[in-house]
Amino acid sequence: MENNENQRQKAAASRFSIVQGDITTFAVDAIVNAANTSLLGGGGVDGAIHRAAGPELLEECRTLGGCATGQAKLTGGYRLPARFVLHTPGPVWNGGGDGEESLLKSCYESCLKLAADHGCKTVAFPSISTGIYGFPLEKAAPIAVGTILRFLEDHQDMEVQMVCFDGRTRNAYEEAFKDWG
Ligand code: AR6
Repeated sequence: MENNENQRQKAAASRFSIVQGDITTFAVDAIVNAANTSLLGGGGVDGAIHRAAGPELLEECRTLGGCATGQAKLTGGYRLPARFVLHTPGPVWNGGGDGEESLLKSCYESCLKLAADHGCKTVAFPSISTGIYGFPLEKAAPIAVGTILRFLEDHQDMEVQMVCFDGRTRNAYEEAFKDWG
């Protein structure tokens, strides 16, 4: 039994990677957008995704009626190389006493479930909430890595990439991945 569990963990880890780059260039089934609850665009990775996808993305987003923090909604990818965009509003960091950690975990879980429901095999995430929303990177990275790996253990046909925009972010995720298991 223990061997089986180890094998599942190893197999999950082999389908997870941490890369540095611009998520708008990734040709995967779905990229994740660190959005806000209006789903009507903003700065950071949200702005970059809307610019690269073109105005049709905003048109579709207008029909969605927003999204609660920790949940996710799916749209097409339009001019992006990705087929779908999974929009998830992360929590704004407010010191940690407002459920920020469980809301962040819920962002990753909601996106992965939505991706699986739409038959996506490859998903790329940005570092949700650690930019404009101020979630400390060292706290966010282990939550993201642990949640993704646990999901991959039960979804052996899926692969996930963590797309880090800068070296500091990449280091934090690599540290969290090293500490896992
Ligand atoms: N590819 C990958 N990662 C990126 C890219 C990119 N092209 N651009 C930025 N990042 P942020 P948040 C990284 O601020 O903290 C928006 O206004 C960035 O370096 O984009 O969840 C929304 O509308 C950081 O590591 O998202 C919301 O109002 C990470 O993406 C608010 O910002 C997340 O930073 C959401 O804030």
